[in-house]
Amino acid sequence: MLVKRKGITISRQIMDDQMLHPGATGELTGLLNDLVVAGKIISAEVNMAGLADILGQSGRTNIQGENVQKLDVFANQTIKRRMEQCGHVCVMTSEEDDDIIPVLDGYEGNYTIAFDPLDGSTNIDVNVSVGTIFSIHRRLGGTGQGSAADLLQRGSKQVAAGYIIYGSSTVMVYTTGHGVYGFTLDPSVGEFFLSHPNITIPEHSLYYSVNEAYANHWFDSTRRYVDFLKQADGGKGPYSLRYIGSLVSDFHRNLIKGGIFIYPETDSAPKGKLRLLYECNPIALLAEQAGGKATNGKTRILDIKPTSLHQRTPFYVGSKNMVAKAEAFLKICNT
Ligand code: FDP
Repeated sequence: MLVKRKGITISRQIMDDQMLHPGATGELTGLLNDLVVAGKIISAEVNMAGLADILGQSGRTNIQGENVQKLDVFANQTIKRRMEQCGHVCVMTSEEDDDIIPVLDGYEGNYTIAFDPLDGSTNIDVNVSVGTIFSIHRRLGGTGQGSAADLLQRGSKQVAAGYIIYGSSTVMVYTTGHGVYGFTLDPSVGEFFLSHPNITIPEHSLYYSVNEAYANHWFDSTRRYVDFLKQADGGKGPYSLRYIGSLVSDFHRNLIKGGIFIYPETDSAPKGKLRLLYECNPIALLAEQAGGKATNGKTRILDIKPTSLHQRTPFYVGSKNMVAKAEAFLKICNT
């Protein structure tokens, strides 16, 4: 395996990944490179948000009298435009669109992409980090336009997944199944450089992330696990709560520092809130590739067979030992 040094460009890394797959055609490389371009465009727009008065409702006009869009609409269009004509995708699904999204005729490729163009978007107008999440599968077979079936594959079949976080800096974190790498955008030259080689998530940590406002609506098992985190845990605890309310930001922090992120089922939302295809699956693959764990409490996230594009799932992800402990609580209390 090639030794990665901080400072290599993301396109170099993507090409190195391709070399790990003898016989690769370069299609995935092309797709990922187009995603990188989309990330740069969205990053520029997010950074200009306050200045350009782009916040607010679609259809508003900015100070130049131009029609402006909400950032999540902008991000969605940007990714769709890059992907529909990159020549490597046969069908897409987005958090923003009800149905599958076709690609341009004549540009159909061998991959599918599911994405959340701007996750955490309720935080945009308060300068909290938001992010683009993506999940890529190889199509089931055939040629031409893809179908929903091509998208409804298990997370374990992902060939690549990642996110781009727009924060104090813009960082792209991705995996093609050979570890997790983070690249930071240098806006002065418009290039992502390797800043986080071979990320591993600490097996244990003292952080947990969950929206405790819903505690009265959780199942007993979740409540008992979170209560446990507030106890001493044999001298390890009490744990500290860190919840931003933006999945990419919360997960990114836990990936680097360790911790568990929980978005559980509640009595009114028995499937939780987060979406399997373009939130939980890609984050779960990153977690596992970094040595962590992801479950819905009963089943490994990556083993769930999706049945619909926007299906939701409870989500427990992060440091291996912490997620295992959560699972143990859920099993005991659910029996
Ligand atoms: P948002 O609604 O702001 O887009 O899935 C969407 C998401 O944010 C996640 O990013 C975040 O973790 C979660 O919802 C926050 O939900 P709560 O406000 O219910 O805690």
